[in-house]
Amino acid sequence: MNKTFYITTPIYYPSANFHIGHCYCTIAADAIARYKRLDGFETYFLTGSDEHGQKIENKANEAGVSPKEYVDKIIEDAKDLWSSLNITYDRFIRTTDQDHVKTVQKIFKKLYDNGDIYKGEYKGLYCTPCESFWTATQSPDGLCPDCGRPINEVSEEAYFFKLSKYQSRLEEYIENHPDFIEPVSRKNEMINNFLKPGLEDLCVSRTSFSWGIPVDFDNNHVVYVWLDALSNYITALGYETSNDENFQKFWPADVQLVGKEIIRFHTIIWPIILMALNLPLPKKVFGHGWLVINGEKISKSLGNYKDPREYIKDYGQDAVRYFCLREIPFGSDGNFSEEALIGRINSDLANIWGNLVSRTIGMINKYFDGEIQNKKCFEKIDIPFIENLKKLKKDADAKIDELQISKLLETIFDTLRASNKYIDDTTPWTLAKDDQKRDRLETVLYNLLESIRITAILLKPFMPTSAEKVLKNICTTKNEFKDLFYLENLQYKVTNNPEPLFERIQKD
Ligand code: ME8
Repeated sequence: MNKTFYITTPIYYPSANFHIGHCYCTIAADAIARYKRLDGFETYFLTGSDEHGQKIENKANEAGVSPKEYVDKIIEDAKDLWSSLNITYDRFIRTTDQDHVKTVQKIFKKLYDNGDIYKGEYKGLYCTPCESFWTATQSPDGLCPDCGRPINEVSEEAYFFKLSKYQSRLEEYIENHPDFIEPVSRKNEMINNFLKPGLEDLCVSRTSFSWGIPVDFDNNHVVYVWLDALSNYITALGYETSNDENFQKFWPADVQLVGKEIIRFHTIIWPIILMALNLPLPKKVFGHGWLVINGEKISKSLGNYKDPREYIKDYGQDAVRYFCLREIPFGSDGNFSEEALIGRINSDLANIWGNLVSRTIGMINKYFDGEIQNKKCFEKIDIPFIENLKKLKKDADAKIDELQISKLLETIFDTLRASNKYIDDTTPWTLAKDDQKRDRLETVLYNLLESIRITAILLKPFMPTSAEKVLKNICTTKNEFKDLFYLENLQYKVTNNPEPLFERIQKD
């Protein structure tokens, strides 16, 4: 059987156009999916939109259109954004998709028939913008603990999901599966802040608004958004349909990426839904940090951001991808600023990567008319250089599995930096002056091309367009993950007029 890999992002609310925070998580998922795909895994990458709920209904009313018309426009924009970032999802699920709607109804009924969902009366505090219920203990000041806005007291007939029944099973599961919630700090937060105080049953239907999936056996009710939203990860694969091949193949998910503010939904409610459905739990839920601007989270409600396409237009798709992946250790918060973005482009992409490629190709053209092979005239300095190239793939595999994307890129850029240093140490321009040193000169340049080839293959998942450009410039057919080791006997013929990989950007 093929190795498989299933990765998901949250499905985002289309209450406004998606911003750079949404790009952040989606670029990370795309990079990991591409890595696994190139590494021979049969991969499924799911993203999408969470379209129901009162907030969207209100937004559509304000705009004077139907909720579906309202979200359709935003989804068109989102798909355009994902294509401008070269995102390779396998499915963009919308919670208004008919297959999702039908399966959510089946799931609701199944949970009801099994006695895990029951009808009751909901009295409590509700934050409309966040679509979250809170207890008086969680909100002693009457303000939403997440967004700080006032929350309202509501009371209505509602269905409830028996979270409490599964509490000890979930605690045991988390205890026995140390990789299930990451980073570890988030795991401790879940245990101490949510599980230890005890779980209250969760309201899973509403009667006070109508923009949702109808409970098909009780038409006054629509499914309350989190049950609807979380189910997307299995409905997208055809769970409970006659076409469930993907579900059989890909569930349980290998990695579910979510922002840290929704990790509690994904590590408490979601696993309990799965337990109640008698399904295996995802192997890992990873809570990543936030992009902040001037100390504040970039968010739709604050509106503190530009259209991400402006950054792409000004700096290029791969530079934006690289910045998001490299600048902030995945899991921590980090500042998003154009200044830092320009800094990364100049220091890493232009000075280190671009420079290495253009210097090396320039010298091969100058000294060997563009054509070289390995003359194997090695010296001591080559040993650590080649050893490092040999172990790069193994290092990268380990880091991708730990979701240490920034560290992985750091390792690759360390290799590129070391290659620039190798040029300075071996001084090919001096070797070129001595006819006796032709073989040594050719070997040095061969080693450099091997470094350029191997790093470019490894950079494909992160900066696909630029990596392909480099591989085209060095005209190699050994450009796949299976070719990721130092090859001894390639015949290289490089292009004689490479366009620069990245231009340095002048700050005004
Ligand atoms: O929560 N920095 O949707 P949402 C980094 N529909 N990531 C950010 C970010 C920021 N400033 N802002 C948003 C929802 N994100 C629900 C999810 S899942 C079944 C339902 C990313 O539109 C991050 O991944 O509020 C966060 O968790 C997600 O967008 C929230 O998107």
